Amino acid sequence: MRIDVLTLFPEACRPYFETSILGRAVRGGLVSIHCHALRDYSRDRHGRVDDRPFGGGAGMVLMCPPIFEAVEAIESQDSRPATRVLLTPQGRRFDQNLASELAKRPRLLLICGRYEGFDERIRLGLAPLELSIGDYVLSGGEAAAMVVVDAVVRLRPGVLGAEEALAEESFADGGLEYPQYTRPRDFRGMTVPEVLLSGNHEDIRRWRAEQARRRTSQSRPDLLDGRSATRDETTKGNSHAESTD
Ligand code: 9D3
Repeated sequence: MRIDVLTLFPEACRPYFETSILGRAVRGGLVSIHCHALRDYSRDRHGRVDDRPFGGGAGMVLMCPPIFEAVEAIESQDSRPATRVLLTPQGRRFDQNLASELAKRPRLLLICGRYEGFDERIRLGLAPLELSIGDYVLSGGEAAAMVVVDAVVRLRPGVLGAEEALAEESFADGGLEYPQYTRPRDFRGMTVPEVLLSGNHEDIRRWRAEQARRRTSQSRPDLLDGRSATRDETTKGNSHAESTD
């Protein structure tokens, strides 16, 4: 898989793609990621890629020529067709299902905005998939592009180990994770639940399943859609405090 990111700040994106699981996938040749500076496609000597909006108003708008020329130049670097993705606050909400869909594509081209937005003809002419990562205001699309790339690359075959991939699937199934503990057994008076030290794997499995259900019902009831929460869990209020017994 090849991923291209078109941005005003390629230097902000690159280090993320070199780190941890993503970096390992890139070094292992499972994915190639290229960050491109939109300014390189500016037509004037000042490197301008934005201009004032027709009709007036605050802020600046990313203009068509640099974006179209960049998209054409980048797409011609590889024969596989690119799925074009425009990152904007008004896009479709990115989620795990969409990550799975994008992970099947041979090529992605992510376009990050800054300023007040894109000239509308970028949407008309490039017909990109328009994505948002959630209802909060970012300063630009770069952080969102990193989120999308991260979520997609993890789903490519070979990127995660077998055990990690299995755990991943159980999240895709819907719930949150059960509480986990490691040494020491007693940290400042907070102890590890006895069942985890019991060696009884059937008891441990049941305890974890129950804890995961409780947590999901408490903090993300929306994920349980259909499966019902108990009355007790829904009326307790979410303190996020967990007893250690
Ligand atoms: C009037 C100006 N803004 C309204 C609040 C519009 C605006 C334009 C551009 C607000 C933020 C941005 C920059 N954000 C993104 O480019 C962005 C984003 C986001 O802000 N939240 C969630 N997902 C995304 S994807 C790209």
